[in-house]
Amino acid sequence: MSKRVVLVAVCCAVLLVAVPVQADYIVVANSATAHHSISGRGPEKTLNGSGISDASIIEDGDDIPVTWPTVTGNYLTEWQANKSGGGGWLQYDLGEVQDITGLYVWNSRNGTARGMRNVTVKTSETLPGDWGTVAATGNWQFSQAAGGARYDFATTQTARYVLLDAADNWGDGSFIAVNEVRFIGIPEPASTLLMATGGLVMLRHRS
Ligand SMILES: [Ca+2]
Repeated sequence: MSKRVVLVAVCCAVLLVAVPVQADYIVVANSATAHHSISGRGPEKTLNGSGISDASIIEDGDDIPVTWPTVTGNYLTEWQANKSGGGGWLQYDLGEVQDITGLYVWNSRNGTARGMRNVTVKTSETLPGDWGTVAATGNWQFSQAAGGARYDFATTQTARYVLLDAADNWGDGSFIAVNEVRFIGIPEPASTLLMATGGLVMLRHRS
């Protein structure tokens, strides 16, 4: 009685699995600090959706809206501060290190002159003792009293802290202000191709 062994190789069976591509999303900072704040107009007013026409579509984790909401001119919905050296700064803590590609700013609409104007944006994974040692990730002139505008970094930043350092405002002699700020998050690189290789199937056949 002979014994035969039959090997059946099923090799390199490739399965292509479609994985939905995750879109960029809204990041709301956990907290904010500033060089100064007027009572009742603290930097948290740039995180809580105050003054935004529809804050429900710019909450943390939301998709980037097709049409961004607009902003009102109520000063109690803004961060406002005495100017410092002609400008001032806001610093955000995202709560954890994450990848961000830019920010969206609704500048002050309390009048037209209080908003941040020429702004240097810096990012860091840790809270540096001296922001002056951190390389700038963007320099922009923020839109004056606009409904809002997006500013994209040249490269994705891995950061927890973001500094908006304004050299000046749009002309107001006393105050500098911003209504609301959001950051643009980008997902971790997702696998769009899963490859499964078939194993070697051994069939033992007795005859
Ligand atoms: Ca606000």
